[in-house]
Amino acid sequence: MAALIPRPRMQLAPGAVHVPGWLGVEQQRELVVACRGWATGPVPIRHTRLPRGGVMSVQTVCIGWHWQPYRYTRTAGDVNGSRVAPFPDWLAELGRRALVAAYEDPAAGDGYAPDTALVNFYDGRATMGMHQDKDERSGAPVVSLSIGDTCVFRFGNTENRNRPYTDVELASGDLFVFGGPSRFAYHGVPKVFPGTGDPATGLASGRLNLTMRVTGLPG
Ligand code: MD3
Ligand code: FE
Repeated sequence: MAALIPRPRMQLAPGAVHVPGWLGVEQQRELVVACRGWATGPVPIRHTRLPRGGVMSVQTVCIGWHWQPYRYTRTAGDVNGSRVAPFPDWLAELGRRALVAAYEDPAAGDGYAPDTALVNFYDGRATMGMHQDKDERSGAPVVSLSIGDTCVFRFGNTENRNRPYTDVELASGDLFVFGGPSRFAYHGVPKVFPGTGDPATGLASGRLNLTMRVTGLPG
């Protein structure tokens, strides 16, 4: 069913813009198909292992560059050693259109060339603790697309993982862009609400989040 309560475009902080319902159901279906393909290989989706022995509850697959704590490589040495799938032009174009929409500036996407994407899958129990994304050698914006179950997204400050922070719900089809001073803010996903997604996206359960980034790495 269509949303009964409109959710307007919102700037949470300078450079941090939430655009609810940016992706239509058909675009979400196409992204789900693409993500399913990447999840099967050449590097399969998996729970990222942390250097101190922990395992993330979220499952992740990367394209363009492989992220493992705390660096980017072309091959997935912590999974199966394969080179990750290439970052497709259509996804970079979607990223440029996302910047135009979020910043309401027809030139906002000019020159934006994301070269990696992390696809995160959350089952009903998965969460992501408060962290900064600082393994990229670029201050270019991060583009986030959500599909499936609604979650609580916690957007914090640039100093530490504690308050002040703002909680917002991210639903299927929502776009979030993090640029400028918000690029290095702490953020996390404390909760997913199982059963809130629309199966018409092709995702029967769980939550998908795709983030595009610029690594700033050569080659
Ligand atoms: C703010 N993913 O993959 S997306 C991540 O929903 C990550 O899976 C979350 O945090 C998820 O690193 C949050 C929103 C997001 C992504 C990257 C950011 C917010 C950000 C980078 C800088 C600031
Ligand atoms: Fe992050």
